[in-house]
Amino acid sequence: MTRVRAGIAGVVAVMFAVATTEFVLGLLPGAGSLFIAVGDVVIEATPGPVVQVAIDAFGSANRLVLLVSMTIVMAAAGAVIGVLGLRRPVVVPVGFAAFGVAGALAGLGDVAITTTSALLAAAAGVVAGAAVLHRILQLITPGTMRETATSVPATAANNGGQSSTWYPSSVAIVDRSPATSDPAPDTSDRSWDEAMPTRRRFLTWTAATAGAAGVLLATGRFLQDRAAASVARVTTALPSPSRPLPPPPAGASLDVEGISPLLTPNDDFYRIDTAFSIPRINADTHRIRITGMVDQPFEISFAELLDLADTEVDVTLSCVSNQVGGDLIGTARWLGVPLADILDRAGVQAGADQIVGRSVDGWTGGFPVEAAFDGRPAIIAVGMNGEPLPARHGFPVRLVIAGLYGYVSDTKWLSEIELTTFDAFDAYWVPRGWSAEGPIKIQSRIDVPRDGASVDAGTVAVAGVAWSDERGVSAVEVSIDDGPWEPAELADELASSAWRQWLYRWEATAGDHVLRVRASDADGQPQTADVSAPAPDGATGHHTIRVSVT
Ligand SMILES: Nc1nc2c(c(=O)[nH]1)N[C@H]1C(S)=C(S)[C@@H](COP(=O)(O)O)O[C@H]1N2
Ligand SMILES: [Mo]
Repeated sequence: MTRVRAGIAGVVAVMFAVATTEFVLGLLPGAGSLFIAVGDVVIEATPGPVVQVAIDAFGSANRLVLLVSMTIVMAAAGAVIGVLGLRRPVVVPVGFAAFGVAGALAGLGDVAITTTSALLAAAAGVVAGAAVLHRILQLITPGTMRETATSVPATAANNGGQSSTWYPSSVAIVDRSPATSDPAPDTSDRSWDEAMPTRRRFLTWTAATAGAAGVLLATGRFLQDRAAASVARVTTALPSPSRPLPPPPAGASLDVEGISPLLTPNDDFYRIDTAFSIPRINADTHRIRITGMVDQPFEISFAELLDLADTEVDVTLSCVSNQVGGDLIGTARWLGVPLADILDRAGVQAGADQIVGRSVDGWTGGFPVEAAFDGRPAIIAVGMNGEPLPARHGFPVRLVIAGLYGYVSDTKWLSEIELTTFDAFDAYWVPRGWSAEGPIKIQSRIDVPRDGASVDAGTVAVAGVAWSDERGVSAVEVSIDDGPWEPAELADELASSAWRQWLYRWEATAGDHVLRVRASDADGQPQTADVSAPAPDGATGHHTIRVSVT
């Protein structure tokens, strides 16, 4: 029984140690995570074919699977430390120190973590984990309490001789030192927990430690994410564009309760990426390289890009994984530098047909060179709806290319633009089964009423948004109960690269009804009724909802 408890205590103590590192890094400026730093080292050290097997098996969850596996390995090591520590207490500090060294080394190799932060966090984790495990082992070891009492001369000196040899008294005496985290002061010679039966002591301490670990972890992560977001706001003042757009025309927004707003607020904007934690980038030193098939490769700093950012565009971003009727789509007014200006400076060589945007975390998206030059909005963006890019949406710099799904074009946390060919390079999602080219397919969505809603008979506003590639939407139609397609009213177009609101006034009669919507593209071609899944190049089919009218 004691060994099982010791093993569990070891697991809990390891979690507590890791949570302590997260918390300490949350308090320090510009910090990341030692745990994730270790994960990154593991990924780098893993042979490519093994990584590929993991990606094939787990897809985009492969990073999560790695971190879960690491957790299991660390928990197992913690259990071993706990059990061994019963007989040989020295195993506890030595074991945690080994964890600490691994964490510190990984942290030193992580650009987001300063040397001081890595060392402080690792040290705090070692002390916290070892102290708590030491304390629990002591409390659950038969005879220890009497041993401890031996060190307090007046109380139970005559019990000393009966103590078991499980845990040396010398260690038990160390327990009285102020280094331990006793949650309550002694009210007598025997502390409150020493007076409890072993089982209760064990449960109380492990539960308290696990709870504390949860609180430290959550607080640490919260502080880190807040720090990442505030860095963006504090350090960046957006220039005013010399080519500003007029405010969105009034006629582009319909007055319908529940319809998607024309511009999606940053806080409501969908987020899709493979980053397990949001990259924290120092905007003061960040540079973007223009490389590959160009005459003059060069680097440009974020500050220079800010100076050049004179162009505003209204662009709808859509994820290729968006289901018909799904919400992985949003529209923003982006501020940035035309990609063509930067590419012209570098001089794109004949033969290059792919532009690859690479992120600081190694992620890549690739799209045709023509997309930068055919006149569609295609910018290196620094602003989103009048603010610096939020950290989750790519601070300090991302690409925004109209008419293409996000996975091929809209690289966040941009660090490099490489000119290459589709033959020579596959971007991140291509070997994972997604199409190399990703033009946005025409789609439309019913925002109101909601699927499954009940509405009153009479005139009902059926309304939503429709979008297409960069050339826009020419019509939207609605069909009730498989009846004929009836034209919906279209709001004014904000930009052909942005979605368009639509409204259909439906004379609803009592009963259950099926409502469908379809849009037509710039050439007047209506959306296909064929249903296809998002993979490999975007979902098709008509968004269809059921409504009951009373
Ligand atoms: N660095 C990086 N950029 C990325 C991704 C990513 O995983 N990493 N995902 C892309 C995908 S799949 C989409 S749909 C868009 C989403 O952008 P958002 O999160 O700002 O809405 O970002 C793109 N840019
Ligand atoms: Mo996506």
